Amino acid sequence: MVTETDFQQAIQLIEQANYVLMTCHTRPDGDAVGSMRAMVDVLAGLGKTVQPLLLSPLAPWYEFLFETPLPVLTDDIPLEQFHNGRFETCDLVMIIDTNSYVQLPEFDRWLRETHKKVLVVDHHITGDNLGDVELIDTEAAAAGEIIFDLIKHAGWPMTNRIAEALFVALSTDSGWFKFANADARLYRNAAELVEAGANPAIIYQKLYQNFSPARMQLMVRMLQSMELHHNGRVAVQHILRSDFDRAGATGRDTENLIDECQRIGSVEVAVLFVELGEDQSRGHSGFRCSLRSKGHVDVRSIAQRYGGGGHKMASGVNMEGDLDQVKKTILDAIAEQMRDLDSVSKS
Ligand SMILES: [Mn+2]
Repeated sequence: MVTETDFQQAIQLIEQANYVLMTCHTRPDGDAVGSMRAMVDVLAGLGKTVQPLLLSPLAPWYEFLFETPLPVLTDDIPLEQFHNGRFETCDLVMIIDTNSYVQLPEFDRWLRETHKKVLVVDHHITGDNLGDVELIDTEAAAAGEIIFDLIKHAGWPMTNRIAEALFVALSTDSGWFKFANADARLYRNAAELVEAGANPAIIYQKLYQNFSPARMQLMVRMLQSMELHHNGRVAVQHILRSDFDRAGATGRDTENLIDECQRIGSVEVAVLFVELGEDQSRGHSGFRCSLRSKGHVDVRSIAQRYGGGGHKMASGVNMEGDLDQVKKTILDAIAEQMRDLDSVSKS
């Protein structure tokens, strides 16, 4: 829940600021960048200077949100410059859709040292309290819903483009309004955004009918790797570096691919292991493990056990080790939780 006081403090921080540096979690998703797009317009409309900064590249199907590509830390802004005063004159830092250092590679180091005011907008349960003011609403289906509430509280003007950006945030974080987080509030907010100018049919095409051939090839390779475990209740898939090479795809192309195997009726938990490159910012190789649940199994608790986080139905964690090792670790953890849940439901 975001209190009235929280909103007032956030509005005050924004109104007092002249130059806002804005970022979101690494591997930015539709909620993160839709929310950023909306806030960039809001702040520009208030006459603020605003610098959005990504911590890893944007997936191509979100590029339509921005007329000019957003700069990416290290790709476009060298770390050297970043750590040596490139954004020295900013007077407010806005962090969207995360409140965790681990989701802010390289930015975290700067954040720990800076004395600038920080405003966090997030809907995740786990967090490191990064903000001086935090708008945290764990009931919100998307960070975009909190941004929408903030805009309404402040009475800042709504435009077609802000409505479209927020619709992207709400629709993507709910799997186009079909995940368990798709509640009445989400549908109500979506309806308001349509009234304010968002066009769902056009947005759907841009987001979901916009695969590159390489991404489709990557999906085919991933589906070929699928194994079913625990009587078909768990689907496990992987994507290796060689799959990216053969498909001509990049890391961004993996977004949402994990959802495909949830079409199988028996599947309760989907697991996707994506092999990390040697060039990962943290320097180690291993696997990014993404987990999805249809609701019975709490995949956040599994990810958390190994240092990751997320939601009950969608979480992720980076793991070291070879594929067989990480697969066994995760499958054992899922089996353990399923055993506990099954014994509770029987008794
Ligand atoms: Mn989100």
